[in-house]
Amino acid sequence: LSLRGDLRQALQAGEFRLQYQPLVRLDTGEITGVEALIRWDSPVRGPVPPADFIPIAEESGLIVEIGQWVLETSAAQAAAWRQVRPELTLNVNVSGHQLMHPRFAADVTRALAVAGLPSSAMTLELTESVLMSDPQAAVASLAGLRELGVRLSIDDFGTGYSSLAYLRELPVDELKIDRAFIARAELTGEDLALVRTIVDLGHILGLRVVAEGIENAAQLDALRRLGCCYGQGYHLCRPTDPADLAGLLRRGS
Ligand code: G
Ligand code: G
Ligand code: MN
Ligand code: NA
Repeated sequence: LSLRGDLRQALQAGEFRLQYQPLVRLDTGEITGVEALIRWDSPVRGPVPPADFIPIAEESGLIVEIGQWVLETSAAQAAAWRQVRPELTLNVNVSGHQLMHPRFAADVTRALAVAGLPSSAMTLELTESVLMSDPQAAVASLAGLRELGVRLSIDDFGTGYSSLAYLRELPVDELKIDRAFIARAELTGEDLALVRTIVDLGHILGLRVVAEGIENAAQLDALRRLGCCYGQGYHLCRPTDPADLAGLLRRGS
């Protein structure tokens, strides 16, 4: 069977699951939110990384149904965690095909309603390249989503060639610095200056800035010194199964 055929089957058979990676306040270490990350353990293929199957799901249009499953499952999980941690927020990755689908806003609304999750507790992550592929359509779609009260985030920032003029017009709340910028060893010299510039740019535009891919203490220290308020990465916490994250959330960080 093709990967495409397998994906449809996988959705029906319940082979997808979600892990969650914490978003952490860098000054206190507090977990303020989680990002849902899809996983597929295929009984025939073994674990298939999302980078391999999300593009196929996009081409076939199945991403709309997979995305709906992600929205509903993660919203329900976040609502349950908020019983213990009332301020916890949820980030969900959204692909371009999903964003442009006429049903998308209704899907988001339904997932929130069924889970009993307030819209302000959900952030939708869109990559810079998706937002840039059809800027006018993206802005219109984002504006509609924002009316629902959900927050919007630019994922993988710095890799998608947005112009500063366009960035200013985008109705978004958060900017996630692509991990390629953070990964450069200890963040010194030009690399550090570049990250400082992105952090400052985000703050000037009034955005919440999240550094992705923090892998060591030196990077964490550097980001703290730059005034970057939030981060994610293996050094803080790996993507984690929901059962294991529950304990961390109860403890507070
Ligand atoms: O978790 P991992 O690093 O393997 O993710 C690889 C890529 O897959 C990332 O770009 C991430 O944004 C994307 N991804 C993970 N989960 C989802 C999801 O639920 N929906 C979409 N559209 N992309 C996802
Ligand atoms: O594109 P997006 O930011 O959604 O991708 C998130 C992916 O990044 C997750 O699938 C996760 O597995 C991966 N990731 C999270 N933290 C780190 C990290 O510290 N280093 C690396 N290399 N990948 C990470
Ligand atoms: Mn993401
Ligand atoms: Na990213």
